[in-house]
Amino acid sequence: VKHPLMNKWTLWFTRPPTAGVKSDNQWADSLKEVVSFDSVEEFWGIYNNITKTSELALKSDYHLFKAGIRPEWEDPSNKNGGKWAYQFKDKKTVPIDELWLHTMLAAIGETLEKENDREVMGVVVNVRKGLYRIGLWTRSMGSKESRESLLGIGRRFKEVLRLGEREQVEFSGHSESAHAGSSRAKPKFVV
Ligand code: M7G
Repeated sequence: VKHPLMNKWTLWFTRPPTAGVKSDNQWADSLKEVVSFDSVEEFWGIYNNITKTSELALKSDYHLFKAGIRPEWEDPSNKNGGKWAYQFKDKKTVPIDELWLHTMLAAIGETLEKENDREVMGVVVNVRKGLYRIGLWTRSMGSKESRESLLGIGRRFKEVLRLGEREQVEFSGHSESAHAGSSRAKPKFVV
């Protein structure tokens, strides 16, 4: 018996650049589509057979996006959007595998947003020097109409990541990230 998911999802992987090999388009050359699935059972089959985030090399990413949406700013579904993100700087102690699993389960189980919202495009984990970053990409970036939905998603995301009162998840629009470089973009709002 297969338990169908509400949506079909695609897992993507960013392979870190090989030392010494130069590429004109590092981003595009590193991003690989891995596999798509639309049932709970398929999800576990894949999850149990891929490398854990904690075992990935620096500069790797996993991206889990709704099927048909590329995990890029340029995708039509993302180009007017943004992301909630949190950086875990205590790499040695943070239970990143568990937090990423919970983030994926919240995404595919559709518990990040209200039933009629269509904001969540995908979730991402980045393995970087000195930090892990988990992000949640949304279709819009906080106009009057979408602001409340986005704030609700941010608060829910914060629960999934088990963050306390004193920690903040930050939202920024992709257009700002694309211009400023992701790490320097000023957050648009925080929860
Ligand atoms: P990052 O992986 O989001 O964060 O972006 P990091 O700075 O912590 O590594 C790293 C770089 O990857 C960016 O400066 C871009 O060169 C490239 N990059 C990342 N994203 C998400 C995109 C994207 O959606 N489209 C394009 N074209 N490049 C991207």
